[in-house]
Amino acid sequence: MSRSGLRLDQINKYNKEGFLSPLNILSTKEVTKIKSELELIENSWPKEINGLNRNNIHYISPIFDELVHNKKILDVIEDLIGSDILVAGTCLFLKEPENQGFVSWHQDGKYQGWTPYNFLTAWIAITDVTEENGCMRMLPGSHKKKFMQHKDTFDENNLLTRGQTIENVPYKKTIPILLKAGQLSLHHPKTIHGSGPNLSKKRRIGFAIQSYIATNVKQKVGKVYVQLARGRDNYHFHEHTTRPKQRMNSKNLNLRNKANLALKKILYNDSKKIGKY
Ligand SMILES: O=C(O)CCC(=O)C(=O)O
Repeated sequence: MSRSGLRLDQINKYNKEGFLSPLNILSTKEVTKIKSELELIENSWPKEINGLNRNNIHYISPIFDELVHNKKILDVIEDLIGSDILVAGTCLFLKEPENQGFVSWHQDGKYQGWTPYNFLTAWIAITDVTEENGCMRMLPGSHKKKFMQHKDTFDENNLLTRGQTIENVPYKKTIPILLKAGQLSLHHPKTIHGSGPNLSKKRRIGFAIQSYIATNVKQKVGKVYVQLARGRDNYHFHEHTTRPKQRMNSKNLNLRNKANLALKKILYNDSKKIGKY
C-alpha cells in the first residue's frame, strides 16, 4: 500500500502553528462502522464508556483498536514524531445535542507528565464538527511558548478532569477546527485549545488518540500503559499491553480499568479534588 503521509508544507504548517487539519482519513463506510460500534457498546454496556471510562475504549473494542493502528493515521504521525510510535491512551469527547458541555482553554501536556514533547493528540471526527456543535478552537503559535497557568475550576459542564482553565485567551485569534466525519485534526501538547457547547440538535462525537508518543518519551508523574503502533521500542520506558481480539472480554476490561486508574492518578496528581472524569 502506498504511503499517505504529510507534504512538506503541511509539516511546516504544523510546526509553525501547533496544529494541522483537516486531513482525510476514513471513508463514510469506515465512519459508519465506528459509530455503530460506539452505539452498540453504549446500548449494551452504558457504564463502560462514561465518566473515567470514556478513556481507552481501544482496549475493549477491536474496532477502535484498529482505528488507533490505522496505517493512514500512522503515516501522518510518523512525519511529525518519527517512526517509533506508541499509543499511550484514547479519549471519547462526546457532546450530546443542545448540551452545555464545553472544554475550557488548556494545554494537553500540562498534566500528562510526558517529556520530551515529542508527542501529539490525533482527534478524529466521528460526526461532522461545526461551530454550532462545539468544534475545537486552537490558538496558533501557542505551542512555542511556556506552559500557561491553569486554574482548576471543577465546573460541572466542563468536560476536562479538573475544569482546568487558562484565563484571558484572545478568542478572536483562535481558529475553529471544522471537520467532516472521518477527518483528522492534530495538535501539539502545548497548543492552547478548547471548545464550546453543542447547540445543535445532533450529537458531536470526537475520538482523541491522546496521545501518540515517540518511544523516547518518559512519564514523569506516574505510570502509563502503551501499545506499539509502529517501529521498535528500544527504550522500554512503559509497560506494553496486548491488543483486543474480542469486544468487552473480561481480560481486556481489567486491563482498561487498570490503565484508567493509572491515568486518573496522573491527571489528578496534586489536585485538591477529584472530578467526574
Ligand atoms: O473534543 C473537544 O472538544 C476537545 C478535545 C481536546 O481538548 C483534546 O483532544 O485535547
